[in-house]
Amino acid sequence: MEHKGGLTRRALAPLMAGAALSTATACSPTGSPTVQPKSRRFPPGFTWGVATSAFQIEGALDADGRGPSIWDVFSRNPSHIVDRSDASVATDSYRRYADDVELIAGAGLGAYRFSISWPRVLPDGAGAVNEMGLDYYRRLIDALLAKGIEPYATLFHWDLPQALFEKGGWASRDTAKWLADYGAVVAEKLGDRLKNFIILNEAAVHTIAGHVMGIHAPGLKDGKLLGPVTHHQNLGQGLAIRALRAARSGLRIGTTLALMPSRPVGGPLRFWNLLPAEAFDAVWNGAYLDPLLRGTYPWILQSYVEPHVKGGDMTVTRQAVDFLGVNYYSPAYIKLDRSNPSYIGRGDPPKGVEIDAFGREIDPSGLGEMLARLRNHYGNPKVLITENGASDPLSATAPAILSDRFRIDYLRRHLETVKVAMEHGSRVGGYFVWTLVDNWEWDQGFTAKFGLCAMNRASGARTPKASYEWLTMLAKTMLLPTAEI
Ligand code: GCO
Repeated sequence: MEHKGGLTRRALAPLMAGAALSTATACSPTGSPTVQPKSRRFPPGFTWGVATSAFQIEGALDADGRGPSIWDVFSRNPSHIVDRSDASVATDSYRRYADDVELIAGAGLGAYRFSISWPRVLPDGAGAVNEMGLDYYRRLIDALLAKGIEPYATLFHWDLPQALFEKGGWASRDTAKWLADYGAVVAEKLGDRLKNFIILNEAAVHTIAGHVMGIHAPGLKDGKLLGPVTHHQNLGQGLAIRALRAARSGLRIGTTLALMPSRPVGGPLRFWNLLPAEAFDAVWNGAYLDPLLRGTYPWILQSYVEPHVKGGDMTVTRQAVDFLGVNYYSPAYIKLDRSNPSYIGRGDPPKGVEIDAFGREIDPSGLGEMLARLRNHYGNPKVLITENGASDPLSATAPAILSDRFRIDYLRRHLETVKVAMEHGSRVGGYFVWTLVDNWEWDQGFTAKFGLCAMNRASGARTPKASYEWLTMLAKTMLLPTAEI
């Protein structure tokens, strides 16, 4: 499938969490060593948390006046989801949120990142506010606060109200304004108790997987959407930050990016892979970092976004944020693909490296690289690692691995890298594991299991894994265990 002037599924699919290889394996028991921090002690006030998103956990899609989202519609077609599952129950957290809060409190974590379902709050995307939907978040937030857990809410984690998609979705400039209006409603209604906001989650994934490759909702495969969807999300984010600040003072506002170092495949043809790797970096990282932190777009992206950028827009996209959320899982390997109009092709990771459940290289140094880039080229913003984690090998039938040494090693090695970056001056204030309970992983359905806790899908009962106990100890002692522990 080729897309004029854009990116193709073939070029990008295996880079995405959503394009898993079935030959997945968990990483080796201890993993290759990372650069070691001088001290394994995290500073007082460092925040430990877990991250989730509404559509992946809530279930109860028809409860209390919620409207449909693009993910309801997309996942209704079973051919879109590898195990033909849907998210109508998920982890049943709409009903079982108190169980989740117990687990978070039980681990002694100081923070919980969840997302607010836009169509629960505004069933038509704009206009009439659904108080019953808001009440769910009031209950959740109150339960968290009662246990001393700080809520961090993502406003948009990919579940656009279907009504807004039908009016053009992110291809339309209007959606930027609707995001801001929705943000103002949430700030006004919940801002008395909710102080930490993450505007967007991984806009790059929503753009590429949802609008260019069609493997995520809304399932569009159109390279021409790259420019408008990228720009309208950046614009909406800027407008939303302004709207939240106008609605209330004292909010801490950030946004979350999926940062992935883009590495040209090596070997004798490396030279030819340099420009495609730079292009991928622009589309994936720079497309969201630059408008927010510099008020510009990377040069490679100019011709895509230019027709959609109006006078004054780049002043709106550039906002001072209280923190930048960084999600990190793996680096990307890129090579020249001349059969693809974008010339961006997916390359294989070097031979012999450790591979995660999605066929991606496990390499904490990629996180170190992105943190160094933020430090050296983007004014060293305050950072929260808003997602990092590892799945069991993908399987529709295998039970969750409770003795999950591989996950502990993955988390430990990435945290060693975070600590080293902090020792070099990075202002990292917290770390959120993806995720609390095994949940519904988009197009991968229930085949991926990222949880610190397993879930019995028949009873809904949650069972902590070894990694849950490990994180509990870390949050309590602030001391990162060595490989042996
Ligand atoms: C993401 C998503 C999560 C995924 C997680 C594991 O931000 O990509 O926030 O929803 O489930 O990354 O793939």
